[in-house]
Amino acid sequence: MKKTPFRLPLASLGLALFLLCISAQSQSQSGPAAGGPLPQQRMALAIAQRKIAAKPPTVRVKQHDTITLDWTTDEIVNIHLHGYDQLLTVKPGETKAMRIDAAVQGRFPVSAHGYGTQAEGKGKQHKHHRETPLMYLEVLPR
Ligand SMILES: [Cu+2]
Repeated sequence: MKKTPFRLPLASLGLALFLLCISAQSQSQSGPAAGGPLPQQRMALAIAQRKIAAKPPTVRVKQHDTITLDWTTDEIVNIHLHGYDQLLTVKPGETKAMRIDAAVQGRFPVSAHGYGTQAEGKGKQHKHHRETPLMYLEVLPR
């Protein structure tokens, strides 16, 4: 059997990084005591074959929460959060973050505009409301 001297050090390095991430995360969440930080949320969303799921999911947050949606896709696309009017172009192989400060209550569709080459002409042919939304963002009263 061959010796694999690097396996153990690599594994422990991975563990160390993992623990570092955990502690960094819990630190950023504890925040200042006075008033306390507003809740932060993060969610990964993957578009495959032009949808997230067969039934568009609803992501619920409380008003004044901040939520970050981390988008990945198998096809270049413009993602549009209606109401908040945030637009993001995502390409395959990358993760793009959409940070939402949920100031306004309501139910907002997130739709995809212009898959493929159409996505390059950002916002130009912004046709709405015919396609099924990828998901909904619901901002509820606190
Ligand atoms: Cu739109």
